[in-house]
Amino acid sequence: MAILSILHYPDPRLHKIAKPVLEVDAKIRRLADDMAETMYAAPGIGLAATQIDVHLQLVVIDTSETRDNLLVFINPRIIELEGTRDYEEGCLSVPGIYETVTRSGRIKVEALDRNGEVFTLEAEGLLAVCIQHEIDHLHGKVFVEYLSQLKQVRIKNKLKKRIRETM
Ligand code: K1U
Ligand code: ZN
Repeated sequence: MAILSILHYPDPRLHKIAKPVLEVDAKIRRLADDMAETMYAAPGIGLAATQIDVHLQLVVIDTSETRDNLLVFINPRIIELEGTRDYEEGCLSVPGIYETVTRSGRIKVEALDRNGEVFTLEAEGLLAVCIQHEIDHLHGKVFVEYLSQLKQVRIKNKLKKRIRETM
C-alpha cells in the first residue's frame, strides 16, 4: 500500500468533475486501499479520489472511534435526503480551517462496494455529513464554497501565506 499526496485548496484540480468507475477491478481495489492508508495516516475520517488528483468516483470513509470500519463507495449517489443539520467541518485539502456548514441531516446513498456489488446505506450524524462532503469533492466542490465570499477570500489568503512561509 502507499500514502498518496493530497491536493491543497485553492488548487484548481480540486474543481475537476470525477468520472464514473466503469469496472471495479484489482486496480480500483488497490486505489481504494491506498486511499484508505492515506486517510488513516493524515489522519482523517474521509477521502475522495479527487483529493489525490484521481478523477474517478471513489470515496473512502471511516467515522468509527476505533478506526476499523472502512467504507468504500464507488459511483456513490444520494437517493434520499431529509432534514438539515449544522456541523463544523474540516477538510484534509484545507488544513487547519474548520467552519460550520448546513447539510441534510439524514441521507440514503447508493453505491458499488469494492466487489462491484450495489448497496444502499442510510446515514445520519457525522457519517451523513462526511458522505455529503466527500460526494461534493467528486463534483469538484470544496466545503469552503458554502461560506461567504469574504470568508473564502480570507481562507485562500491564509493558505497562500502559509505556502509562501514554508518555501
Ligand atoms: O474530505 C476530507 O478532506 C476529509 C475530512 C472529512 C470531514 C470531516 C469533518 C466533516 C466532514 C467531512 C476530514 O477527515 S478532516 C479531519 C477530521 O475531521 C478528523 C481527523 C481525525 C480524527 C477525527 C476527525
Ligand atoms: Zn474534504
